[in-house]
Amino acid sequence: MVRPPKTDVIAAVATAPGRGGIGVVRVSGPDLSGIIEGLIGAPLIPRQARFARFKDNNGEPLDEGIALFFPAPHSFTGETVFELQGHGGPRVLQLILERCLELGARLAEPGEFSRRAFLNDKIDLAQAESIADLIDAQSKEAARSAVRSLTGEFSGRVHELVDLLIRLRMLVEATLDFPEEAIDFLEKADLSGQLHDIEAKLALVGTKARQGALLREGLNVVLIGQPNVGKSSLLNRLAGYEAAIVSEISGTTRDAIHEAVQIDGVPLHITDTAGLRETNDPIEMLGIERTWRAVKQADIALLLVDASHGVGEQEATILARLPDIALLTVHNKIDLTDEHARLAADGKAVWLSAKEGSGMDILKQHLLRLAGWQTTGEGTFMARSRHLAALQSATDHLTQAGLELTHLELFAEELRLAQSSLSSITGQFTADDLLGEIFGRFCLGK
Ligand SMILES: Nc1nc2c(ncn2[C@@H]2O[C@H](COP(=O)(O)OP(=O)(O)OP(=O)(O)O)[C@@H](O)[C@H]2O)c(=O)[nH]1
Ligand SMILES: [Mg+2]
Repeated sequence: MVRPPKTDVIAAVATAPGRGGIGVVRVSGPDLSGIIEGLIGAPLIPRQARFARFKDNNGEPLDEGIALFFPAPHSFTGETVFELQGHGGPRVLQLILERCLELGARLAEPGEFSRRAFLNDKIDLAQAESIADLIDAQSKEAARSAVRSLTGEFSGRVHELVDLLIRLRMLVEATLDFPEEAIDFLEKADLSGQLHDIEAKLALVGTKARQGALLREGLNVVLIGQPNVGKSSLLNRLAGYEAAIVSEISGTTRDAIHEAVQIDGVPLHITDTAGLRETNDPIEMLGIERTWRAVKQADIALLLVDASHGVGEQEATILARLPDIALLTVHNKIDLTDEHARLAADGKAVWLSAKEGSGMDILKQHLLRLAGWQTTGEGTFMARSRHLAALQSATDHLTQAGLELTHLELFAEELRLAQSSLSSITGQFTADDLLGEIFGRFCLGK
């Protein structure tokens, strides 16, 4: 797709709103000489920091600080970029920005600098997305995997797969023109061996991407069970503070309570809910309705039971209503029994004490395993659901290709479809509306 280059000049405050030691106003466009002249009053030397006064239209200083100038194409956006590092107050930065607008720039849209970097081939789409993910990263692990994607590790693996597919397609498509030689060719080329090789490499990229997506999206965990089994106590134990009211009165929790927790850098979105039981109390009934709504949005449900009683009739009623989601039974209050903290051999139940804390590590590590977290995060790529869908689609097309080894046209077509799925990750053929959606979620000035 050929996209016409934008020719206007954009400007934005690039630093976060609020007070700070330094604030940065960034300007990008094809020709910034008028803006530089208007603000600084003299030309700048490329890539050299210069201390200067930033002037208004009467030549009066608005602020003073460092001015930087990056002539195209050697800049973040690939256009000419001008950066003003002034003092980090919202009002003074607004004045500098307004001066840029007065001199012909327009206000940048969210993500517009990154979008231009993408359109000018400075970064591909997966890299651009990882910039936003790095800025949004909430854990060390998430930040590291975003940087790995930003520096092109994820894109590099995708390009490698695309290259292998192109090579295989060329081989196959060349023989399509000479059908009499096809049999001989098939034997020599070991099509299925080559295909399997690509499938294995793709599977590895998929695993690392799923880990990255987990770091980004996290896991939705809902705590359910009869009243008084210790759901709120478990929430508090996981959160590390008294997030929910705990009492010996059944039906204490009425509303769903949400808490964000991290285990080894993986975000867990935990919801404590109203205990499930038959009731005539209208408020409690509303709370129970909310419990079921929370269950629908969860990836995994922890069904809490009192360890002294185990899973009984009440739990059977709950289980019968449970939608098809991952389930872990938590036998709580083992301090009141002879049980010790442990995980069932089949991995479907844990025994712990929310009150005393025993068994919490077993629960946490098992939750990570259930979420698909395999490593300490080493080598993961920050990936989004868009990327996972593309990797899955490529995998499906390769599986289909494997079934068409004797129909070379169909085989070649499946390879082509797999390739185009992979290319969508790096944005080689991406519709403008998707770009709008991706970059529109960036923060201003990035
Ligand atoms: N001995 C012991 N008591 C516990 C444990 N966990 C919770 N409790 C007690 O059990 C009672 C109920 O705990 P909650 O956490 O409020 O139970 P809940 O499941 O949230 O109850 P509802 O909000 O009413 O549905 C409180 O008195 C807690 O102190 C535990 O591991 N051991
Ligand atoms: Mg509760």
